[in-house]
Amino acid sequence: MAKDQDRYWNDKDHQLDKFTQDNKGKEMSSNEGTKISNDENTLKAGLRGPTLHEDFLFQEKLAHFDRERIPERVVHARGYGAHGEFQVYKSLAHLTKASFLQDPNKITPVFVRFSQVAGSRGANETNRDVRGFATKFYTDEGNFDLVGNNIPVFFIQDSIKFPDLIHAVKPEPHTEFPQGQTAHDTFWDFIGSNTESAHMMMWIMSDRTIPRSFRMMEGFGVHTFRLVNREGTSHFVKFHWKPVLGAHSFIWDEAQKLGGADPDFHRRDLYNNIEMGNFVEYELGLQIISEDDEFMFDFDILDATKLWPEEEIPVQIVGKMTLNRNVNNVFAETEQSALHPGQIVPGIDFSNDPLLHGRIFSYSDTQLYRVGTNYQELPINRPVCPIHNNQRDGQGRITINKGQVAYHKNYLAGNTPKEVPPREGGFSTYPSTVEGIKVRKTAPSFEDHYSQARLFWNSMSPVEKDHIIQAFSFELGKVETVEVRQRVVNMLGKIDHELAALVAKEVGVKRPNVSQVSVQQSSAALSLMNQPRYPNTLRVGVLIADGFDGDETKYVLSELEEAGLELVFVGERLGDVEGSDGVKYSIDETFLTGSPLLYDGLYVIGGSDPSRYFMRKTRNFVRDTYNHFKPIGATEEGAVIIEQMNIIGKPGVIVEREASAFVNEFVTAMAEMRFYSRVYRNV
Ligand code: HDE
Repeated sequence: MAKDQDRYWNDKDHQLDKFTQDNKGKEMSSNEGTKISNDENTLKAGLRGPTLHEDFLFQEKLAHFDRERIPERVVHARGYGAHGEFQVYKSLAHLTKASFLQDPNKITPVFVRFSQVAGSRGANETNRDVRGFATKFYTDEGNFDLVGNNIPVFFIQDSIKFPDLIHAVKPEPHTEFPQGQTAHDTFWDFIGSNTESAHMMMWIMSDRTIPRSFRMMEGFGVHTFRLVNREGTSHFVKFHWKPVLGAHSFIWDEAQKLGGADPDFHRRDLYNNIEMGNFVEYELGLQIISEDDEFMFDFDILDATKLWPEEEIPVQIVGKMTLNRNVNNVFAETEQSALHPGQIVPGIDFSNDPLLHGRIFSYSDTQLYRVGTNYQELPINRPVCPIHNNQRDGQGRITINKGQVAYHKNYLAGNTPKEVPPREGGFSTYPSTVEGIKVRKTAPSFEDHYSQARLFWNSMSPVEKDHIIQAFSFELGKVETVEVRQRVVNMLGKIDHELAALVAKEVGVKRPNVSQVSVQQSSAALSLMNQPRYPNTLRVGVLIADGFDGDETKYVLSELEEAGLELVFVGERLGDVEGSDGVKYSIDETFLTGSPLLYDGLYVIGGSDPSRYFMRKTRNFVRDTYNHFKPIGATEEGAVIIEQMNIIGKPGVIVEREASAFVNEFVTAMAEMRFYSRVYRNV
């Protein structure tokens, strides 16, 4: 934590610091503390060996190395984490007694792990996939884990189907491909055979599953939870995270190619922005339904394949989370972090959602296997409040519990640790009424699989609809079994005839003859087109060569930075480029190490006498940026280079001779992000 000694330290920072160590400048020793004089040679009998069995230092080093890996998470294996803080805007005492939601002045440390579901730990990060958004709040009443996704609904309604879903999405067992992708037979066979997935399927085929950044995606708790206040009144709640920068996505062509250009794109983006001081902010939103209104809706609020339309049940913004510190060690912190949706604090409780109930078992179970019996004692998982109970021992036990007594009830320790009554902060389950006969059945109220899938479709803009059609055509196009393709297209027919007909044509199956659900409504909240847009933290590739106009460039670039844009200097080779009047900039990326995929827009400055290579590469960069609908700016020499490309005057191509007008127009274009009107007529 040396680099941020000056920053305000919260309780978790202080706790983690006790376990954090820096080897720099220190003497080398074994794990047992023996100082090491030679770490380059094994102990041998004679210069040419053999190695001696007594080399205890070698044995310790290799044996530890042999055990460095722990099992990767069975899902969400690839992920990246960061630390931060949460504060509520004003007291939520009317809804919940949870202490971290009472006082706007209370700072609650958090750790967030973002992830992708299907890929293994080494998968590329821009694959089409649902992203995990898992938050551990280290509250003063214990940890509360909000383990959500960037999609508000899920594939299945009952947790007993989860292993089947995951077996279907993972690489096929007889070949072990494809890696981290849904575009294969078993996944779509599962979808076509389990039609409750219809709604989720629409979300995953939308641009939501190819987010531009972890910093630019929404988070959803998905399940219905309860908030319970001090008077014992319960409300149903859905949790939302709204990114302050808005939710934005790649387009498919970019996402696919980025897998090659930078397979670590998302973690690099998060890490670099936090290091640059662009702290990452999300607002916490709540949708609330009172107990009395449980049955007021045309969907069952316990069904995780349904969302609560924001127009009917508005999202109340109640607080803000800021991610402001990268981890010091990815294994110790992110990999060993153990998130568990069954981990709640007083004032929060579960609903009867059958998917949630399965998770309450699965996560602690998986941590016991993956991390170990005492996983909660590891620094990253430890609560910041005191822990006292009679649980003892097990592999890797860290705490040394003193004393004779490890049981309840007792006389010898005055019957301590003592139970805490609910009014003094002890957890008590909300006393909801439960009755019924034992059954293995799905409730009839869970049977509508298509209405909200159509609500989603109705809510999409023409561009988003086109992307969804293309996504289905790509994914099903990769499915080898015709019948599997046909079954999915038949499902689409129940959502929308036109969608089904277009996809059927693309993937060579029959147009389905089924009736579509009759939902007419749409929800503006579901379209990414309605998200807030800002230039802040967007990356501009600045294409520059020797002999540029120094004064003008200095002015424009400082204004662009002022507007919050990140400038990346791209040139022919690393080193400095020099302007006509001696102004110098250092090149960050060359045409070889950089790629137009890595920038949200291009600013072509050029130079007084650019090489043919510079001009050719610049045109290539501009072409890709244009095809990805991203803004392009050019001044003076830059404009000359792109002149023959027939794009000047097209939407989002800003060629302006006057510097301050250029800055204004280019910053506005960057904030707009995409100019689909280059190709689509009705946007
Ligand atoms: Fe998970 N899920 N899940 N899941 N999930 C895991 O726990 C599981 C579900 C989610 O960054 C595993 O620690 C079951 C919904 C995230 O560490 C495992 C069911 C949602 C993460 C598991 C679900 C999620 C996981 C694997 C159906 C969105 C990563 C490793 C009942 C609300 C957390 C682990 C992190 C991870 C089980 C469904 C989100 C096996 C049984 C719905 C973000 O326990």
